[in-house]
Amino acid sequence: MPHEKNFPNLIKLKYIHDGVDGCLTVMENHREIPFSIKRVYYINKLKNKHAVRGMHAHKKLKQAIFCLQGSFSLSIDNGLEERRIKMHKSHVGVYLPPKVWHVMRRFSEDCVIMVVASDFYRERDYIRDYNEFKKYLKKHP
Ligand code: T46
Repeated sequence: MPHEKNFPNLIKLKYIHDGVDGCLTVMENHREIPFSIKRVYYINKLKNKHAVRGMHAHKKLKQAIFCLQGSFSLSIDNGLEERRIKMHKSHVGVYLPPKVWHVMRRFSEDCVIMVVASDFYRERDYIRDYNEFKKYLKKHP
């Protein structure tokens, strides 16, 4: 598939159970995370069950997304195929390469999402219109 390289992969993080004292989970640049992290952001207080987030693709930005608590549904679309992933394990994330349309929905109320990104926030890196996304893929396969 020509866009297979744009298909997100699961990232399984190493975690260390300290028995009753909790669990420690680790991610490192160019190890579990396939890029250098420049920015981290998180999303919480998802009180509206019908909230829909994302609905965009990035031109260059690489990201990895994790559900640290609760659950949500992640849809990923590389222009040829769409997949849905239930995000509910804090040690299992998804690598979001550039040029992947992604949508987050069906958040549990206690959901906490953390995203690590390869670059600073730049609105011009976003493609927020699906038809524009399809055109961009044709121009930049
Ligand atoms: C993504 C998904 C997974 C900033 O000012 N700085 C930032 O670093 C970010 C991420 C956002 N913002 C502003 C831009 C908007 O005014 O925060 C507002 C909400 O952002 P947005 O509507 O893009 O949020 P989501 O949840 O739809 O998307 C976010 C990321 O923006 C996006 O890169 O891939 O999470």
